[in-house]
Amino acid sequence: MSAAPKNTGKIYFAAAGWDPEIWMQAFAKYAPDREIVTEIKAGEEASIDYALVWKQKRGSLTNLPNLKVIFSLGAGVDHVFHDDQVPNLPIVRTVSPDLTMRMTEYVVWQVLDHHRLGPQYRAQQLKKIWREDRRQPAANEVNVGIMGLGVLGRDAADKLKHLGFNVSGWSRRPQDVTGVNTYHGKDGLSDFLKQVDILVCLLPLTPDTKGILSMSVFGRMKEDGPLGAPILINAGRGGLQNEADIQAALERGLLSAASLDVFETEPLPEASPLWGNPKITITPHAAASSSANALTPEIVKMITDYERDGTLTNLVDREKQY
Ligand code: NDP
Ligand code: OXD
Repeated sequence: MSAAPKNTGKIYFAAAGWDPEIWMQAFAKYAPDREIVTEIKAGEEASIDYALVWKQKRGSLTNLPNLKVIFSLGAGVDHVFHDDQVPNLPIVRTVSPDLTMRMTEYVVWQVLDHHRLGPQYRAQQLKKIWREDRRQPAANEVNVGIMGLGVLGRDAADKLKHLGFNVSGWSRRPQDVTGVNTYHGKDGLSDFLKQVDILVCLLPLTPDTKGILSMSVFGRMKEDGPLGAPILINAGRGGLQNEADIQAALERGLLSAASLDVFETEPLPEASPLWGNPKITITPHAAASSSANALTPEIVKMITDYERDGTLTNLVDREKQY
């Protein structure tokens, strides 16, 4: 790997909709000698070495002649490619124990909520109904299927396995994960889907996965299981799901419930019918937020490693877009 020039390169923070202050404070704490800016003044374009981005404005990285690396402040990078003018430079995505733990907490929370009949008991409480006779299947009667066996999918699979669930996973290429039944590719999708009671989606949004959570998937799942019809949990990206199909699948009983953290349009518009659907649990893209305090020292280390000998980890494959 070729050594990068030694410097203490300047950083451009371009995260649309985020409060930059908390990141500025974290950089002041963990890299006090490094300059970080939220705006680039005319004439200072050449001083920028690195960009930290979340949904950067289209073309905002084009006129930075010395830009070397683009760091995505999220694990997903669809928001980087959304800008069709993003320069052809290395893109590094967030892989962090903090982010992974947050996502695993969300997945375990939602799986357990459905498994332990949380939505049903909350509905009972609203009507002051005391009903004890609902069937409570054991975890080992329930199959959780995870779409996406990457950093996040594997950790969630591991924790769910330890809780006693039967866990399976689906990925693009064959993957070996201890204690997890694995399937891969388009050819493996039907066999994966037909044994799943709770479907967890942790896929990246790419040209291949766009809209995958549609009737074509819901129609291939089992009709009934220990929890009734299958349950969908999507914390990947909103672009993976067809919301009209989710509504229709819930209506037709192909799905019994859904937990959605991500949406086709975010923020979810007030007019969306998803808000009022009692079978849907909504969280506002909050499954695993990027924490400035947790991520900043990791980003600083990556930049320091790169400046030392050109090492870059967690590189995105531009062709596959994840
Ligand atoms: P990784 O890149 O580590 O893993 C991606 C997984 O998806 C891999 O197993 C990969 O297969 C699989 N995959 C990709 N394309 C396909 C395909 N066409 N068919 C089948 N499987 C496919 O990603 P992470 O686990 O780190 O993150 C996953 C996603 O989670 C992010 O891209 C982001 O969108 C989302 N996310 C959401 C958050 C939230 O708050 N809601 C927070 C953080 C992330 P293979 O193993 O064969 O390469
Ligand atoms: C991410 C996210 O990709 O927060 O990290 O959505």
